[in-house]
Amino acid sequence: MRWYGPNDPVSLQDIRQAGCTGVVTALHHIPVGEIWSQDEITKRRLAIEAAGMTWTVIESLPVHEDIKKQTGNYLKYIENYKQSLRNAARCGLKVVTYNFMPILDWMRTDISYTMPDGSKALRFEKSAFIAFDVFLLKRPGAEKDYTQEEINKAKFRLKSMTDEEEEIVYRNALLGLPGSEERFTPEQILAALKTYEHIDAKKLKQHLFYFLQQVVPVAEEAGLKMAIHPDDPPYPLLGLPRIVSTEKDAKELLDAAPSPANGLCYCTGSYGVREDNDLPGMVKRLGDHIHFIHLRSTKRDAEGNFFEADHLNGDVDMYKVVKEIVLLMERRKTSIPMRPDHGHQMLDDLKKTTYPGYSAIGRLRGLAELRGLELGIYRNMIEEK
Ligand code: DNO
Repeated sequence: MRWYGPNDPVSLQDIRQAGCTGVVTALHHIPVGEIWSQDEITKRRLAIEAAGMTWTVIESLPVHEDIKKQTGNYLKYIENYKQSLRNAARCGLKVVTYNFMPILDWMRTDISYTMPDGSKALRFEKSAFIAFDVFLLKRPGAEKDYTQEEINKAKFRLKSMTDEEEEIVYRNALLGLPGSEERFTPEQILAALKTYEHIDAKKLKQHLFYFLQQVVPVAEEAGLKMAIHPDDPPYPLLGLPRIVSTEKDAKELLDAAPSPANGLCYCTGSYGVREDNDLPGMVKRLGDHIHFIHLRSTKRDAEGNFFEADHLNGDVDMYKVVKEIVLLMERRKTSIPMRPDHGHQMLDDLKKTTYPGYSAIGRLRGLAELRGLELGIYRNMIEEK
């Protein structure tokens, strides 16, 4: 499971009781771009080991915005990144998750969407998002990104919102990076968006490839695997390009810096929002480069909305996906680290404040279901041999 560090209301003990043998985590207190020292990494590792678990996967070692834009001190930040990689490897870490989404990480309009059983899920509602973009944030030129029909729907949606609902959509859309409690102010986000004005998908890809060509050889030499997390949701937002949304994108970035160290975080929750992503096929075709796995399922509708479903429901055919993963691990003779991604807020957790998507009980439910599915598939395969 993911652990957000000492400030996480879900403790290491809770995670251990969920049956986990390891956690994935990050040094969230170190500002983006600064070097992770061996001392800081070791301190965290020892805390995890004292709780009876291991730490081999970093999620995430964030990439500084200057690297994504190739502005300011980006060369220094790349050198710092390389140093953090060397330090992480010296401390026994094996996999480094990161993403290349400009400014924002994941985006939802509702972090408390009530499911029929009373649990709460994360949801992306297209009209609410467009209402935020065009009418609340008032991003210059935003209306050009939508059809007139979409804008009309968003206007209608905005009218239906109470002041409180409007405030909630606004707040959710401006949530900062996962693991931080900071939110962007509208001024900050508008200023940040302006700095991407001249960066389209092609340019952002060039910047990603350059970054990979710099850091992948260092990771390879140090014995680390890099794992890029896809865009969530997997399409452009707020006029920002998104370049890790499809199998083609993944293939291109792997080809840009060929190495066993250049790999993917295969997140079914993110890739799975697009109907054109063939999830089991991606495991078959890209499997050699999958170094970390997030298992989660979303349910989309014709309007472009989606919510996070139970792990074994939704649009992801989890049986087929896990079967391909089991076959892949057999073929590669290795065990690929994986975790249940997100979970519904449910039972006692409904009274608690946790990081959105990361309450304990919903993730425990997901983990238990996925673990059972994996065991069933695995045993069946052995018995059929
Ligand atoms: C969301 C997570 C992502 C992920 C980063 C990796 O819950 O899956 O925030 O950790 O994108 O860099």
